[in-house]
Amino acid sequence: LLEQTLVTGDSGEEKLPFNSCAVKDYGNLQFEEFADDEPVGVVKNAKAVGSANQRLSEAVHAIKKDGHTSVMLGGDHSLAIGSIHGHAAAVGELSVVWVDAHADINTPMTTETGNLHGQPMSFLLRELRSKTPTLPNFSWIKPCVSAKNLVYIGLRDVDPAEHFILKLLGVKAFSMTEVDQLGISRVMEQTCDYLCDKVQKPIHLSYDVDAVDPSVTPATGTPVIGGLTYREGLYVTEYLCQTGRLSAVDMVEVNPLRGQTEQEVQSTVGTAVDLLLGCFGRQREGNHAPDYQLPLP
Ligand code: 5AB
Ligand code: MN
Ligand code: MN
Ligand code: MN
Repeated sequence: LLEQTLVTGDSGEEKLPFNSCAVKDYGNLQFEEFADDEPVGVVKNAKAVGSANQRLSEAVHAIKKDGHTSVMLGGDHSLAIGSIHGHAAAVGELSVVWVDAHADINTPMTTETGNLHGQPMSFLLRELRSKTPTLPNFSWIKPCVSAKNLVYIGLRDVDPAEHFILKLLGVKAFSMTEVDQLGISRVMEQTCDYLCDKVQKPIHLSYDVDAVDPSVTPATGTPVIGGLTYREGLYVTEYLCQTGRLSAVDMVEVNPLRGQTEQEVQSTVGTAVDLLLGCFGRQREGNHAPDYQLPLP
């Protein structure tokens, strides 16, 4: 999965189909392979994941320094480590909106699966520094996100240790229960009220496509029933776009190999594209260029 990673900033070469939003492709990252990547306790692929994220962090750092909005296409969600790290290195304090069925906040000590894509937030949170051992190729990571600047949306499959951590740190989380209770519009309003207190920080959106219901996005590694509808998932991106502070986006866990049919792959990939377009200003009501002129008869 890591090999599919592509880093893109929004200036230059291609055009998104709907308006004058330019896309600059920074290319696929080449990741090193490790023959001696033995498990550390239960944790798998530490060297490969640590090294890949170090490269990704440098790439996102460069994209932000070039003045673009960063788009990282995964790949699995362990890539949020490098993406958020590089973003924070370039701009300083960030708000993180994590849209996911899962909290991805296991530490190497609490993980039951050993999968690093279930742990990225534990390496990024300042408050968990003393709770996470340094894995091989992870020593470059400086925790750079404060728990008060993190909001989850879409949670519905959280491990007991993760639930404990969320409560311990007082992390703001809108599980699917809150989405049902409040509706997605109040969830987004409250998300932004919470994050946009005094200082207006840049927003990092880390979007796991499994946040959306598997009837819409089935081609993903860990689908969980009862997710966001297509419309709720899209509303999240439209709302964050109109804050004007969206500074980097991850679109992860899109895995065509997990689709059972061509239709499942198309639905998942098509939804991921629509979510990205929502992040960059495509409106369902339609768009037109500011200098649009009606043709005269
Ligand atoms: B994903 C689980 N909590 O730690 C774990 O898709 C699932 O990036 C993690 O959100 C899911 O392995 C990772 C059981
Ligand atoms: Mn995830
Ligand atoms: Mn997930
Ligand atoms: Mn998954």
